[in-house]
Amino acid sequence: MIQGKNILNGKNVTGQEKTEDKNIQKSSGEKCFSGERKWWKEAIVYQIYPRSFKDSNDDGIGDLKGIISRLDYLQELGINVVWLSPVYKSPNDDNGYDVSDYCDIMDEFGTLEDWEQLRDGLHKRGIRLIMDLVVNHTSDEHQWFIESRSSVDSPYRDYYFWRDGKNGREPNNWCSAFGGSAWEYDENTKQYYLHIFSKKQVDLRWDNPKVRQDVYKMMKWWLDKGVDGFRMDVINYTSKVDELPDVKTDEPGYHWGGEYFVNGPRVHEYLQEMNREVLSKYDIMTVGETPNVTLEDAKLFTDEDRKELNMVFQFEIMDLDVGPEGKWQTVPWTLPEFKRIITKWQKGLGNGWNSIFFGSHDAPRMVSRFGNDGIYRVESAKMLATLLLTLKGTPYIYQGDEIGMTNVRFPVIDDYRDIEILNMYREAVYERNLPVDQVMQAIHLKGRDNARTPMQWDDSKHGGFTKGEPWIKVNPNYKTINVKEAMKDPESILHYYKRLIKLRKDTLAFVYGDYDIIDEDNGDIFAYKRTYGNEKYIVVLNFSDKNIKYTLPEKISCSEFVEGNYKVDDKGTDLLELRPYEARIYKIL
Ligand code: TEU
Ligand code: CA
Repeated sequence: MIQGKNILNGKNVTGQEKTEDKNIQKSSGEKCFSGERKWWKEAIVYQIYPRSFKDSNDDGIGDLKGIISRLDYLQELGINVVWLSPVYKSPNDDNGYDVSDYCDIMDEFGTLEDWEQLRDGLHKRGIRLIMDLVVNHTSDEHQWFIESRSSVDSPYRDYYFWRDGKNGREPNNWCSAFGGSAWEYDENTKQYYLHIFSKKQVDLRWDNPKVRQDVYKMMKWWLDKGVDGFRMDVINYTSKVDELPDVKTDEPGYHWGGEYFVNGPRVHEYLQEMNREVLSKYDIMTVGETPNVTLEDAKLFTDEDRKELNMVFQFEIMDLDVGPEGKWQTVPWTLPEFKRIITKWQKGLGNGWNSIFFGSHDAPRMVSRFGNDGIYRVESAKMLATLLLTLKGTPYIYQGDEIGMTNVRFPVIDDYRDIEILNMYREAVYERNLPVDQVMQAIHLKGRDNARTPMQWDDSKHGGFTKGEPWIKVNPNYKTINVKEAMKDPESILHYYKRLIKLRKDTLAFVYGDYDIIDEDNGDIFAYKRTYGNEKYIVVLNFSDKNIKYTLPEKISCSEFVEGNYKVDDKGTDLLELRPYEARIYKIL
């Protein structure tokens, strides 16, 4: 924990300090903020996918020393928390989300000493570090699984789900998220083991208290090394219905068994136990990655009185363009649908807290998916950044989005690395005989490698990421889209992010203020208010490539233009002439 200077609000604060906001006079009906300020509510998080961030030893793979070489860049950006995707020992079947030793560093990424240097380098710059906790499953190369599979009598047998086959088939009809059955047969002990993800990612049986105690012990080991919290991988999948029943269906084949493990029967019991035994003993931040979570579930996970997690990642925006056949089927979305989801979560979490994100290592690049990565790449990337950094909740910036990195369109499957992409391609082309160009188009739109091409630092070979051969090719647009170019251009997306981050840090209304949508049914404009005591801001975003004349229902003639992605010269009038993807922030006087 960082004692003394609180990195988030510049005052000397230790722990949580009750803050009566002196600026807000009590008056009839005006909201007065008198809650506790929390550093994790005021955090601005930057996600690093270490394999693709910066390579220091030219083996073509990003590493901890590479990140250390870029700490000043992160400090100048202004972010105050780093979420580091997994760096633990791993065979990299799923790029580190398959952990073989939770208490050591992956060979390709460096050593524990390198990690300690990274931690100290971040803390010295007033940046907290949260680690990625991947405990729904371990690698099949983890010692626990090696023991477990060695014998049916192993003391670790019950750390995982082992079952006999049924009539020569798998124990049930569940499929893996990465294709095929969710069961793998083990010749040695003649039983199947469960893997919701790849067959090298073996699901832990959280019903076993020994599993939970070993996880809590490992968490404390990291927290005692100064980690400031955790992002918890698919943490809402950890409680399975122990009978592991078939999905009830007449359809043959494999079916996703999510109804038997998403937000499972004991998940809240487990998290309240984890909070009691571990989380509550430290000044830390926790965010659960909870695919398929509903608003009602999220209220249970994040209600402060329930003492589970601080916040969760919900995927309703990420799933907005997903068709009935799943993520590879892309369907059109409308801005009113997008706004209804945002508004539902902004208004509906009650005593909980939102995370805000539009990209990650699992998603297409946000400017390609929700903006325009062609002629309006810069304007739309800035517009999306304005949304990301003025909503109520903790914002998460994914590496490279701050310079408007885009999706990549590798011509052949051999250029791709992600197990999810490769398994889907094999199943689609070789088992279902789908046309290659149709499958490649789906990968171009939704493949996770869109976000995993190396960070583009400059216009030198491989974008300055490595002097070796990169583990995955750099997006060919690195010659014009890179940090060095962006640093030189005061109108770049990068400098706009810096200004917005500073504005958010200086304006508690964007952190704690009430959110109210304006003109929700408008098909092109996303406008909303943020109100914090007597401070009121209005954000207006043109989500279209059209010039739009727009009069806000709220009079803004008496307002101050605060920030935007175009030069504004129609100040003070209520009729706004918005240009393509224009974003404006007004302070109502
Ligand atoms: O993701 C969980 C998850 O649901 C995603 O894998 C999602 O199904 C997929 O990315 C949609 O395209 C977490 C990690 O973020 C992801 O990188 C891992 O692959 C997964 O868990 C297994 O650990
Ligand atoms: Ca390296």
